[in-house]
Amino acid sequence: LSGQRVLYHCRGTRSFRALWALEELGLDYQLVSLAFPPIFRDPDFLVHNPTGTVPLLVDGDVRLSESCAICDWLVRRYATGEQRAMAPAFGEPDYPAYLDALFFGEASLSWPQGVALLYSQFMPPEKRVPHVASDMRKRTLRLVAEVERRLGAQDFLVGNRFTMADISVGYAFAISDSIGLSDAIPPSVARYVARLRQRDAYLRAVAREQQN
Ligand SMILES: N[C@@H](CCC(=O)N[C@@H](CS)C(=O)NCC(=O)O)C(=O)O
Repeated sequence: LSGQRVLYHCRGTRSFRALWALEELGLDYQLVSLAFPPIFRDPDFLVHNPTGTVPLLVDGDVRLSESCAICDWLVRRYATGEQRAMAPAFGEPDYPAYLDALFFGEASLSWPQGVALLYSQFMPPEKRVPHVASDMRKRTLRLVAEVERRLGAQDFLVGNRFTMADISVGYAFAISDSIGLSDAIPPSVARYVARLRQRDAYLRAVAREQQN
């Protein structure tokens, strides 16, 4: 069975969201770890995903390459019993907040951090642009304040229960750590991130990526 579900992954990247979601659902999968960035260091991967980006989930005939879409897909396709609460259904009162947070984690909260990382660390020194990195950090902090507002006194972002929106938003704080923002995260958000990182499935995902 696991041969039919393959996650192409790079350690320490957004594909961790997909890995974490697979573990939350207790699904079987084959993990293919690639050197980063695959486009230069694992070019055979381009046969599977011509953009060269991870994650790529090949799930039978289904092929998905957006980390947050993979999280939502896995719940809707495979969740049983209480696991279904991890993705509110269209028509449920929590659905709009869920959908918005699922997209927010990647489309708003992650990209400025990715740019900051690129222009402060990944680029060769002559291509680094400190003011871009600093602007992107400031932008990120406004978005983190929005996470604080949405959390309020809740343990999780949506409906006071764990959902895939928590994987979307929670993962983004791994990038915050890499760009030196950890100390600027408000206490309630820091507690939220710590709560997510204590989950069994999160810890299993960390262990699994370290094996490969
Ligand atoms: N929006 C996509 C972003 C995918 C993406 O850009 N992944 C990065 C890793 S964090 C990547 O593979 N970069 C390699 C490259 O751009 O060559 C997602 O959330 O999955």
